[in-house]
Amino acid sequence: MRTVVVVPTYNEADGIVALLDRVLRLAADVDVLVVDDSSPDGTAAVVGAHPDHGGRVQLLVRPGRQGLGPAYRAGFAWALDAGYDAVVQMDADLSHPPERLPALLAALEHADVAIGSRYVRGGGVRDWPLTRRAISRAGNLFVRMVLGTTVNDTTSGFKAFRRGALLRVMSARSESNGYCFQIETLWRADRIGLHVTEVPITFTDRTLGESKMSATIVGEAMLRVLTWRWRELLEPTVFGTPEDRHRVGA
Ligand SMILES: Nc1nc2c(ncn2[C@@H]2O[C@H](COP(=O)(O)OP(=O)(O)OP(=O)(O)O)[C@@H](O)[C@H]2O)c(=O)[nH]1
Ligand SMILES: [Mg+2]
Repeated sequence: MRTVVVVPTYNEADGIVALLDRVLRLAADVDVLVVDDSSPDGTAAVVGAHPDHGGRVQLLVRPGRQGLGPAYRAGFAWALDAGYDAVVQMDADLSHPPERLPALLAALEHADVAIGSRYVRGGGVRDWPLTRRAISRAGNLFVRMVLGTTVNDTTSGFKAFRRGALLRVMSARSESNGYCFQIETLWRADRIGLHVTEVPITFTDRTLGESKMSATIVGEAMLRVLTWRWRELLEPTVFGTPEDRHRVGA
Protein backbone atom coordinates (compact mmCIF):
# COMPACT_ATOMS: atom_id res chain seq x y z
CA MET A 1 0.00 0.00 0.00
CA ARG A 2 1.68 3.27 -1.16
CA THR A 3 1.43 5.56 1.84
CA VAL A 4 2.24 9.20 2.50
CA VAL A 5 2.47 10.81 5.93
CA VAL A 6 1.37 14.46 5.80
CA VAL A 7 3.11 16.56 8.47
CA PRO A 8 2.13 20.24 8.96
CA THR A 9 4.88 22.40 10.39
CA TYR A 10 5.23 25.82 11.88
CA ASN A 11 8.59 26.41 13.60
CA GLU A 12 9.47 22.74 14.00
CA ALA A 13 13.11 22.90 12.84
CA ASP A 14 14.36 21.30 16.08
CA GLY A 15 12.50 18.01 15.82
CA ILE A 16 11.71 17.53 12.15
CA VAL A 17 14.87 15.56 11.26
CA ALA A 18 14.23 13.01 14.00
CA LEU A 19 10.65 12.65 12.81
CA LEU A 20 11.68 12.15 9.16
CA ASP A 21 14.26 9.54 10.11
CA ARG A 22 11.88 7.63 12.38
CA VAL A 23 9.15 7.54 9.72
CA LEU A 24 11.42 6.70 6.78
CA ARG A 25 12.96 3.71 8.51
CA LEU A 26 9.54 2.09 9.09
CA ALA A 27 8.87 0.83 5.57
CA ALA A 28 10.15 1.48 2.04
CA ASP A 29 6.68 2.32 0.69
CA VAL A 30 6.01 5.10 3.22
CA ASP A 31 6.78 8.66 2.02
CA VAL A 32 6.53 11.96 3.91
CA LEU A 33 5.05 15.29 2.82
CA VAL A 34 5.95 18.26 5.04
CA VAL A 35 3.55 21.21 4.66
CA ASP A 36 5.35 24.25 6.02
CA ASP A 37 3.86 27.72 6.37
CA SER A 38 7.19 29.51 5.69
CA SER A 39 8.30 28.98 9.29
CA PRO A 40 10.61 31.81 10.43
CA ASP A 41 12.90 29.23 12.11
CA GLY A 42 13.82 27.73 8.73
CA THR A 43 11.98 24.39 9.04
CA ALA A 44 11.63 24.21 5.24
CA ALA A 45 15.38 24.64 4.72
CA VAL A 46 16.07 21.83 7.22
CA VAL A 47 13.67 19.53 5.36
CA GLY A 48 15.14 20.58 2.00
CA ALA A 49 18.64 19.70 3.22
CA HIS A 50 17.57 16.23 4.41
CA PRO A 51 18.42 13.33 2.05
CA ASP A 52 15.21 12.72 0.09
CA HIS A 53 15.72 8.95 -0.23
CA GLY A 54 14.73 8.88 -3.90
CA GLY A 55 11.80 11.28 -3.66
CA ARG A 56 10.42 9.88 -0.42
CA VAL A 57 10.64 13.28 1.31
CA GLN A 58 8.47 15.98 -0.26
CA LEU A 59 8.01 19.58 0.80
CA LEU A 60 5.13 21.96 0.21
CA VAL A 61 5.93 25.52 1.27
CA ARG A 62 3.04 27.92 1.72
CA PRO A 63 3.39 31.70 1.67
CA GLY A 64 2.78 32.36 5.35
CA ARG A 65 1.03 31.14 8.48
CA GLN A 66 -2.52 30.18 7.57
CA GLY A 67 -3.41 27.60 10.19
CA LEU A 68 -3.62 23.84 10.49
CA GLY A 69 -6.83 23.42 8.45
CA PRO A 70 -5.54 25.08 5.24
CA ALA A 71 -2.19 23.25 5.60
CA TYR A 72 -3.93 19.86 5.81
CA ARG A 73 -6.34 20.67 2.97
CA ALA A 74 -3.37 21.50 0.72
CA GLY A 75 -1.42 18.43 1.89
CA PHE A 76 -4.35 16.04 1.42
CA ALA A 77 -5.08 17.45 -2.07
CA TRP A 78 -1.43 16.93 -3.00
CA ALA A 79 -1.48 13.34 -1.64
CA LEU A 80 -4.66 12.44 -3.52
CA ASP A 81 -3.31 13.96 -6.75
CA ALA A 82 -0.14 11.93 -6.33
CA GLY A 83 -2.25 8.74 -6.20
CA TYR A 84 -1.34 7.36 -2.76
CA ASP A 85 -3.41 4.39 -1.48
CA ALA A 86 -3.28 5.54 2.13
CA VAL A 87 -2.81 9.00 3.63
CA VAL A 88 -1.68 9.51 7.23
CA GLN A 89 -1.64 12.73 9.24
CA MET A 90 0.78 13.32 12.08
CA ASP A 91 2.12 16.24 14.15
CA ALA A 92 5.76 17.23 13.68
CA ASP A 93 6.65 17.43 17.38
CA LEU A 94 7.03 13.66 17.99
CA SER A 95 3.99 13.60 20.28
CA HIS A 96 2.61 10.92 17.97
CA PRO A 97 4.90 7.87 18.04
CA PRO A 98 5.86 7.12 14.40
CA GLU A 99 6.37 3.49 15.45
CA ARG A 100 2.55 3.10 15.74
CA LEU A 101 2.16 3.85 12.05
CA PRO A 102 2.29 0.16 11.02
CA ALA A 103 -0.53 -0.57 13.49
CA LEU A 104 -2.64 2.23 11.98
CA LEU A 105 -2.00 0.95 8.45
CA ALA A 106 -2.81 -2.63 9.50
CA ALA A 107 -6.14 -1.37 10.88
CA LEU A 108 -6.98 0.02 7.43
CA GLU A 109 -7.25 -3.57 6.18
CA HIS A 110 -10.70 -3.67 7.78
CA ALA A 111 -11.51 0.01 8.32
CA ASP A 112 -11.73 3.17 6.23
CA VAL A 113 -10.21 5.46 8.86
CA ALA A 114 -7.88 4.48 11.73
CA ILE A 115 -7.41 6.93 14.60
CA GLY A 116 -4.33 6.88 16.81
CA SER A 117 -6.22 7.10 20.08
CA ARG A 118 -5.16 8.18 23.57
CA TYR A 119 -8.49 7.32 25.09
CA VAL A 120 -8.97 3.60 24.41
CA ARG A 121 -7.60 0.68 26.44
CA GLY A 122 -3.82 0.55 25.94
CA GLY A 123 -3.58 4.23 24.96
CA GLY A 124 -2.49 7.15 27.12
CA VAL A 125 -0.81 10.50 27.57
CA ARG A 126 2.69 10.97 28.97
CA ASP A 127 4.12 14.13 30.58
CA TRP A 128 1.12 16.39 30.02
CA PRO A 129 0.34 18.75 32.91
CA LEU A 130 -2.97 18.19 34.65
CA THR A 131 -4.58 21.30 33.11
CA ARG A 132 -3.73 20.17 29.57
CA ARG A 133 -5.11 16.68 30.31
CA ALA A 134 -8.30 18.21 31.67
CA ILE A 135 -8.76 20.48 28.62
CA SER A 136 -8.30 17.53 26.26
CA ARG A 137 -10.71 15.30 28.22
CA ALA A 138 -13.33 18.05 28.50
CA GLY A 139 -12.96 18.84 24.79
CA ASN A 140 -13.50 15.22 23.88
CA LEU A 141 -16.55 14.93 26.11
CA PHE A 142 -17.99 18.11 24.60
CA VAL A 143 -17.52 16.84 21.04
CA ARG A 144 -18.93 13.40 21.86
CA MET A 145 -22.00 14.90 23.50
CA VAL A 146 -22.71 17.58 20.90
CA LEU A 147 -21.97 15.55 17.77
CA GLY A 148 -23.15 12.24 19.21
CA THR A 149 -20.20 10.14 18.07
CA THR A 150 -18.92 7.04 19.87
CA VAL A 151 -15.27 7.71 18.96
CA ASN A 152 -13.22 8.22 22.14
CA ASP A 153 -10.43 10.44 20.82
CA THR A 154 -12.21 12.94 18.59
CA THR A 155 -9.40 15.49 18.58
CA SER A 156 -6.56 13.17 17.63
CA GLY A 157 -4.20 14.52 14.98
CA PHE A 158 -2.79 11.06 14.21
CA LYS A 159 -5.06 9.36 11.68
CA ALA A 160 -4.82 7.12 8.62
CA PHE A 161 -7.30 7.20 5.75
CA ARG A 162 -7.80 4.83 2.89
CA ARG A 163 -7.66 6.81 -0.36
CA GLY A 164 -11.37 6.37 -1.14
CA ALA A 165 -12.32 7.43 2.37
CA LEU A 166 -10.25 10.60 2.21
CA LEU A 167 -11.69 11.47 -1.21
CA ARG A 168 -15.18 11.29 0.28
CA VAL A 169 -14.28 13.20 3.45
CA MET A 170 -12.58 15.99 1.48
CA SER A 171 -15.32 16.24 -1.16
CA ALA A 172 -17.25 18.67 1.07
CA ARG A 173 -16.06 22.23 1.58
CA SER A 174 -14.07 22.44 4.79
CA GLU A 175 -13.84 25.71 6.66
CA SER A 176 -11.78 24.91 9.75
CA ASN A 177 -8.76 27.11 10.29
CA GLY A 178 -7.28 25.56 13.40
CA TYR A 179 -7.21 22.21 15.18
CA CYS A 180 -10.97 21.71 14.77
CA PHE A 181 -10.02 20.40 11.34
CA GLN A 182 -9.33 17.13 13.20
CA ILE A 183 -12.86 17.07 14.56
CA GLU A 184 -14.34 18.08 11.22
CA THR A 185 -12.77 15.18 9.30
CA LEU A 186 -13.84 12.71 11.97
CA TRP A 187 -17.40 14.08 12.03
CA ARG A 188 -17.69 13.87 8.25
CA ALA A 189 -16.29 10.32 8.20
CA ASP A 190 -18.78 9.30 10.89
CA ARG A 191 -21.77 10.87 9.14
CA ILE A 192 -20.89 9.57 5.67
CA GLY A 193 -20.97 6.10 7.23
CA LEU A 194 -17.31 5.21 6.92
CA HIS A 195 -15.90 2.51 9.19
CA VAL A 196 -13.80 4.33 11.79
CA THR A 197 -11.63 2.38 14.21
CA GLU A 198 -9.31 3.44 17.06
CA VAL A 199 -5.79 2.11 17.61
CA PRO A 200 -4.17 2.79 21.01
CA ILE A 201 -1.20 5.17 21.10
CA THR A 202 0.79 6.79 23.87
CA PHE A 203 0.94 10.53 23.25
CA THR A 204 4.05 12.22 24.68
CA ASP A 205 4.25 15.94 25.38
CA ARG A 206 6.57 17.79 23.03
CA THR A 207 10.14 18.24 24.34
CA LEU A 208 11.29 20.51 21.46
CA GLY A 209 9.80 23.67 19.98
CA GLU A 210 6.72 25.50 21.20
CA SER A 211 3.04 24.69 21.29
CA LYS A 212 0.80 26.60 18.86
CA MET A 213 -2.36 25.91 20.84
CA SER A 214 -4.24 29.12 21.69
CA ALA A 215 -7.56 30.34 23.10
CA THR A 216 -8.60 31.35 19.56
CA ILE A 217 -8.09 27.78 18.38
CA VAL A 218 -10.14 26.35 21.27
CA GLY A 219 -12.84 28.98 20.73
CA GLU A 220 -13.09 28.24 17.02
CA ALA A 221 -13.44 24.51 17.76
CA MET A 222 -16.29 24.99 20.23
CA LEU A 223 -18.17 27.36 17.95
CA ARG A 224 -17.77 25.21 14.87
CA VAL A 225 -18.83 22.00 16.62
CA LEU A 226 -22.05 23.69 17.78
CA THR A 227 -22.64 25.15 14.30
CA TRP A 228 -22.11 21.80 12.58
CA ARG A 229 -24.62 20.13 14.90
CA TRP A 230 -27.11 22.93 14.44
CA ARG A 231 -26.77 22.71 10.65
CA GLU A 232 -27.37 18.98 10.55
CA LEU A 233 -30.37 19.29 12.84
CA LEU A 234 -31.86 21.81 10.40
CA GLU A 235 -30.99 19.66 7.39
CA PRO A 236 -30.84 15.97 8.46
CA THR A 237 -30.04 14.69 4.95
CA VAL A 238 -27.03 16.95 4.51
CA PHE A 239 -24.81 13.82 4.33
CA GLY A 240 -27.36 11.81 2.29
CA THR A 241 -30.20 9.55 3.38
CA PRO A 242 -29.58 6.45 5.58
CA GLU A 243 -29.93 4.35 2.37
CA ASP A 244 -27.17 6.39 0.69
CA ARG A 245 -24.96 5.89 3.70
CA HIS A 246 -25.34 2.10 3.58
CA ARG A 247 -24.12 2.13 0.02
CA VAL A 248 -20.85 3.75 1.05
CA GLY A 249 -17.72 1.73 0.42
CA ALA A 250 -14.27 3.22 0.35
N1 LIG B 1 1.64 24.38 8.44
C1 LIG B 1 1.17 24.70 9.66
N2 LIG B 1 1.36 23.85 10.69
C2 LIG B 1 0.88 24.18 11.90
C3 LIG B 1 0.20 25.39 12.15
N3 LIG B 1 -0.15 25.44 13.46
C4 LIG B 1 0.31 24.29 14.01
N4 LIG B 1 0.93 23.54 13.07
C5 LIG B 1 1.54 22.21 13.24
O1 LIG B 1 0.52 21.35 13.71
C6 LIG B 1 1.06 20.37 14.58
C7 LIG B 1 0.34 20.43 15.93
O2 LIG B 1 0.65 21.64 16.57
P1 LIG B 1 1.08 21.68 18.12
O3 LIG B 1 1.49 23.06 18.49
O4 LIG B 1 2.04 20.58 18.38
O5 LIG B 1 -0.30 21.41 18.76
P2 LIG B 1 -0.63 20.49 19.95
O6 LIG B 1 0.05 19.17 19.77
O7 LIG B 1 -2.09 20.51 20.11
O8 LIG B 1 0.02 21.30 21.14
P3 LIG B 1 1.21 20.85 22.09
O9 LIG B 1 0.85 19.52 22.66
O10 LIG B 1 1.24 21.89 23.12
O11 LIG B 1 2.44 20.77 21.25
C8 LIG B 1 2.55 20.68 14.69
O12 LIG B 1 3.24 19.87 13.77
C9 LIG B 1 2.61 22.15 14.30
O13 LIG B 1 3.87 22.54 13.79
C10 LIG B 1 0.03 26.32 11.04
O14 LIG B 1 -0.53 27.39 11.14
N5 LIG B 1 0.53 25.90 9.83
MG1 LIG C 1 1.99 19.06 19.74
